[in-house]
Order: sequence, then C-alpha cells, then structure tokens
Amino acid sequence: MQPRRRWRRPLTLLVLAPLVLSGCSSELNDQWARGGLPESVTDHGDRITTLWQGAWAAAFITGAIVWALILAACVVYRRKATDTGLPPQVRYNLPVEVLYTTLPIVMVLVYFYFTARDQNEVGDVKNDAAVNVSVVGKRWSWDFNYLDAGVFQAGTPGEPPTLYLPVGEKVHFDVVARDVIHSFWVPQFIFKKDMIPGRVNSFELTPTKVGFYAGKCAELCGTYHARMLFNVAVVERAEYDRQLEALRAQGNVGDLTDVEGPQQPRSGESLTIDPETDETESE
Ligand SMILES: [Cu+2]
Repeated sequence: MQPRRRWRRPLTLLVLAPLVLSGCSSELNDQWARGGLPESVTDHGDRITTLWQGAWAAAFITGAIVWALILAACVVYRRKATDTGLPPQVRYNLPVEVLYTTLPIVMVLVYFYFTARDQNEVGDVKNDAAVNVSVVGKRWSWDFNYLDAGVFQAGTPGEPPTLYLPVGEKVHFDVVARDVIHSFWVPQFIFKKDMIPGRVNSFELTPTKVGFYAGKCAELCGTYHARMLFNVAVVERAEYDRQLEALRAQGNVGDLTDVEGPQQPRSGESLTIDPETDETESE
C-alpha cells in the first residue's frame, strides 16, 4: 500500500500552493480574481476586466470538457485483454459531425459578440471631452501636448516625462508617432493604443482614481525601447491647472504634434543615449 501514496504529497502541494501564495495579501487575492490584471483606474477598466475574466472562464470550461472527453475515451475504449485484431472501424456519423461543426461556430460567435461589444464601447470616440491631449511617441521619449491650454511637455530620453490628467474628467487622446511605430501603454489603464507615423489614433477615457501610474512603450521600436518610459499623474483639477501654468511659465507654449524630426525639437539639438556609458548626452 505504501508506494501508492507517493503521488499524494506533490498533488497536495500543487493544489495548495496557489491558495497559500494568494493568501499572502488580500491585494494579491484580488489580482488573482482579476486574472492577473492590475486594479482599474479608469471608467473602462471594469469592462475590460470583466471581458478578460469571462474569456478565461469560457476557456477553462471548454478545456475541462475537452480534457474530460479525452480521458473518458482513453479509459472506455482502452485495449482490453480480450480484444483481438483491430477495433470496429467507424465512419460517417452524421449527428457527431453536425455537433462538432456547429458547436465551435456557436462558441466563436459568442466570443466575438462579447469582444466586439466591449471593444466598440471602449473605443468609442465622441469628441465631447473637456480635456484634450495629443501624445507624440519618438525614439525614445514622449511629447505631451495639452491642446486646451496650448502648452506642452517635451520628454527627453532617459528622463521619463509626466502626463498630468485631472481626476474624474473625460480625456480625449490623439496619439501619433514622429519616427517609427510606438504604442501608448499605461498598464493600470488596462489599455494600449498603437502610435503610427502619419496617422492619428484617438481614444477617450476618464481617470477615476488619483494616483501616479507608470506608462511605457509597448511596441518594439529600437535599441532603447525598454527605456521609453513615462508617468501619468492623475490629480485634482486645481493641481492640474497649476502644472499647466508651470509649463506656460517655462515658455512651453505651443503644440509639438506636427513638428518634424525624431528628437526634442525646441532647442534644435538632438539627444542620444551613448551605448557605452548608457548615459544621456547632448550633441
Ligand atoms: Cu517606442
């Protein structure tokens, strides 16, 4: 009897490990429940999270049924001691063929319906936002243009710039690229949008939670792609206005959206990162 129990310990560990690990903090528990996604901080976040959870649930149920059928077939139709020669050869089973043709089509339609519905909702651009920003991706930083106030923040490689947004107000984003394809990604927005040279991509969202969030480029764009970082500060309206005034006081007046050239254009100098020292330097 003893050797038979050997499998029990690894199996117990396998089952308990996620429970023990996730028990470390309720925050981690919540992240498990969200399927690994961070906590949402925009008005679209919950919708995307729900779609993600639903997709996982559907995939797991589908997987469980498929695994169960495979195992059942292995057990029920296994070769028995009394079997001789080939098993009976079967073909043309119409009910089974109809089932395995229609069922996947129905499943794909269900997935498609929910994905299309949520994508339409998240991607809907109404052009009625109170706050309008234009974000330019460039190797390897970002320019943020606050179109309503007519001021901008030009990022330089190696120093992540900060995009300020007022909490609870709808923001319209236009994103473009000055050189190659980039992608605007704030993980906690649970959203990213590609930035394509010569094309304006738009989206709208409302930040719902005051905080400081990391942003990054999500499209491999060259040597320092991994260091193409920025931050988003979601602040109260008064603080937002103060930040824009500070930009105005610095003389950052205008709009860099359509400026040509890959690097910081205002001073006319180009910035590069020296691969030897990994330092930012001016030429
Ligand atoms: Cu990039």
